Formats: sequence, structure tokens, C-alpha cells
Amino acid sequence: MRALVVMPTYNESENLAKMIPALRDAVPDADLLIVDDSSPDGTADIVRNFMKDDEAVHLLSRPAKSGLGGAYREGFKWGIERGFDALIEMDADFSHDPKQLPSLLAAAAEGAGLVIGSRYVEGGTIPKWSRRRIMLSKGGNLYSSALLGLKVKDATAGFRVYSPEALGLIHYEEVTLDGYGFQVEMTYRARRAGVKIVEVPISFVDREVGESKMSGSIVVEALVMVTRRGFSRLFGR
Ligand SMILES: Nc1nc2c(ncn2[C@@H]2O[C@H](COP(=O)(O)OP(=O)(O)O)[C@@H](O)[C@H]2O)c(=O)[nH]1
Ligand SMILES: [Mg+2]
Repeated sequence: MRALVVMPTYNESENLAKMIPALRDAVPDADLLIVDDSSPDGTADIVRNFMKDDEAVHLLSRPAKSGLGGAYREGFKWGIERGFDALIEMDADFSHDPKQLPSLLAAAAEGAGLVIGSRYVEGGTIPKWSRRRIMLSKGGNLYSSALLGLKVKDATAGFRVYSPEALGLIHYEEVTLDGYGFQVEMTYRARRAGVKIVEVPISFVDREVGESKMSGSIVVEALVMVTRRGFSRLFGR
């Protein structure tokens, strides 16, 4: 399987300097595409440095910060055009452990069109979150799953593998949401299109370096989408 890690970055130079070698180590056969939005901290320079002597590292540079969803849309397109047959979504901040990628890729190789690295299936853990934080995240997931009929425990997760066939069925290029909304909408479309979805347990840790770019408005955007879509699904329109 030719796998491509699509990794959006905004001000992740410190994380990325460690993440690129960690990925090359954990999945030596995979290529790596960093989608950077001209981060002022010089994230792209870190990538260019690795590119000098590693042909498997690639950079897609965008002129301005324009959101996680768009970064994934452009990264997926880049990978599909070049014939990759597993497209990986992953944060640069070490929330998603590169060492867990082989188990996600194994599920993809067994025929799942969408593999979700899941915190809420048996074996998944979030060692550092408070009970309250876990309840909030789980609650959001239960709400989304019930309203949209996702039959998935962790629809907001951002550690995933897609097959190009699944991305085609999903029409990923039409998904204009960001952050959590992007993940949930992609899951909803995959379920509706009959894509085989498999959740693989992961251990999720909060970032230690750099700042989260997730904002309250991204959470609200996701909630509005789920509620609207859910009600029209359940009560017809
Ligand atoms: N290219 C790009 N990457 C982004 C943008 N927003 C977030 N990211 C990256 O997407 C990943 C997830 O964002 P993060 O801030 O960690 O969100 P959190 O995990 O929900 O706190 C990280 O690698 C970020 O650097 C953006 O607007 N453009
Ligand atoms: Mg993160």
C-alpha cells in the first residue's frame, strides 16, 4: 500500500522538527505531505530542510491561514492525483502517536475505506484529560452519532485513514466545514455512501508544545451542522 500522511500545520515548527523523523521511523514506507499556511514561525523551512535529502517528504504551501478542512481537501487531492492508496489525516502536535499508525494502516489494508483512530472504543484512552473534559467530548460524540446515525464512537477524531475510493464516494471536495465539523461531516457522508468504517483504539494525548488552533466558533459550527442535518434526516424536509 502506498500511504501518504497529510499533515496540516500552522506554527508547528518545534513539533514538526521531531514529528518528521518520528514518522519516517514509525512508517518508513509512507510519504509525508505537510500542508502549511505560511506559518510565521518558519514551519515550512523545517520541511524544506528535510526535503533536501528525503524524497518522501513534500510541502504544499498555501498563502494564508485558511482552515483545517481546506488544508485536508487540498492535501487529499494532491495525494489522489499522485496515485496514493491510503490517505492519512493526522495532527502535527503529537496528540496522535506515529507509533499507532501501523495498526490503523493494517485496518485499511484489510478493506476499511475509513479507519478512525478512536478514543472511545474498547482499549482507547485519554490519559491526561479530566473526567469533565472526557464527558464533554463523549457527549458531543453521542449527540452527533445519535442524530446522524453514524454508528461510530469517535466521530470528531482527527487521526484517520481514507482510501481514495472512499474519498470519491464521500465527495470530500464539497465539505467546507472546519475542525470537528469537517470530521463529523466526512463520517456522515462515509456512512451514507456505504463506506466500510472501522474504529481502531488509540491513546490520545494533549499537545505539550505550541497552541491549539481550535476555537469556540469551530465547536459551534459543528453543533449547528449536526443539529440541522440531524433534524432534517429524522423529521424529513
Ligand atoms: N494548514 C493549516 N493547518 C492548521 C490550521 N488550523 C490548525 N491546523 C493544524 O491542524 C492540526 C490540528 O489543529 P490543533 O490546533 O492541534 O487542533 P486541536 O488538536 O483540536 O487542538 C495541527 O497540526 C495544526 O497545526 C489551518 O488553518 N491551516
Ligand atoms: Mg491537536
